[in-house]
Amino acid sequence: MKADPGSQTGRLSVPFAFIVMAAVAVNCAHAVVTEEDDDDDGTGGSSSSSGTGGGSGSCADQGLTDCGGQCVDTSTDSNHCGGCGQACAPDVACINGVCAGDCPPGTLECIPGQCIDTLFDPAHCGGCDQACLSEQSCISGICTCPGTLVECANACVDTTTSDDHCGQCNAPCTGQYESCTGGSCQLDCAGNGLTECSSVCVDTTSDNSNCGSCSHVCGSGTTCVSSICQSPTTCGATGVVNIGQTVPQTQTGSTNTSSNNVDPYTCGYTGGVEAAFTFTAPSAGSYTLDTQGSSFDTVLYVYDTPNCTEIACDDDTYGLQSEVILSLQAAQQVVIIVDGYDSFEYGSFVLNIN
Ligand SMILES: [Ca+2]
Ligand SMILES: [Ca+2]
Repeated sequence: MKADPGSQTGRLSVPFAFIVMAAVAVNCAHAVVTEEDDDDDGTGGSSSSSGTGGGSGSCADQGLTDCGGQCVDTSTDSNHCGGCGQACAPDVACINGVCAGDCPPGTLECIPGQCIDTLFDPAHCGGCDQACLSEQSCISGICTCPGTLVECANACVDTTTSDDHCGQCNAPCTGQYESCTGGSCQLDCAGNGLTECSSVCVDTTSDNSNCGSCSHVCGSGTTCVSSICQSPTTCGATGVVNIGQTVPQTQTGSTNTSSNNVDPYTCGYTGGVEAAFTFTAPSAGSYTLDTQGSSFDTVLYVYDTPNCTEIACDDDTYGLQSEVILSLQAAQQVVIIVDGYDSFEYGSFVLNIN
């Protein structure tokens, strides 16, 4: 089709040329547009042009310095210490814009500008900020307690005598009357005012099985008092029953077959038959004795020992029954008499001790 109308080229050439030109124009337009897009992208992404202009402003705004397009803090940046490009030596810190001084071998700059010998500095022992206890020294980089003391629970202790760290840290002596001696927990009877008898701490002044010395047993009816086995003082009464130290306790019985050996001095009458007891106060304090529940008209009185002084006497606090209140010392022994008001009063009795 194109070769044939060769003579008609002139007529045909105009629209063809227009098409070509138009096509070129379109191509050119495309090319221009493409270049403009590239320019726009390049302008936006270029670090050299816009970075320089905008970076300076933003670094300064942040209080930083523009070093080669980077915002840096020249007071701490070891590559730009005090100014752009002023690099410190490897592993040397930049402090306040100055490269830290090189410390001699064997020392560390634990404090800016101070070279610390961590083998001997108790505040930096074996390394920066590894502080020793106040009583410790730093020896060869190790926090060391004085002498033979050992560090236990953040303290220097003597494990040969420490009851909490006996022999080693955190090994407390837990047994009764135990103390740490020579690094082992041992009975310490003497340290507690006692005597060791068969691996037990006892009070030989009052222990009936070890009275005065180990294994010295008090015989039946006797009591260890002041390290001596003593027969209870009866103050003239007979058939006296030793009721020990138990509080509270209640004694019951009958005086139907009893005899009359003692009578009260300060209350009641005379001639009644009685029951008698020895009692030892377990500790200092107030003790209340009464005969509530007895079947006859009682009189209740108490002798101190060993002098047999009547220290209390009562006839009728509770109807015909009696009550006395005693203030006794620890280990004080007394004789308690439950008597009849007169020779006509006897029978079953109750003695309460509180
Ligand atoms: Ca009597
Ligand atoms: Ca009475």
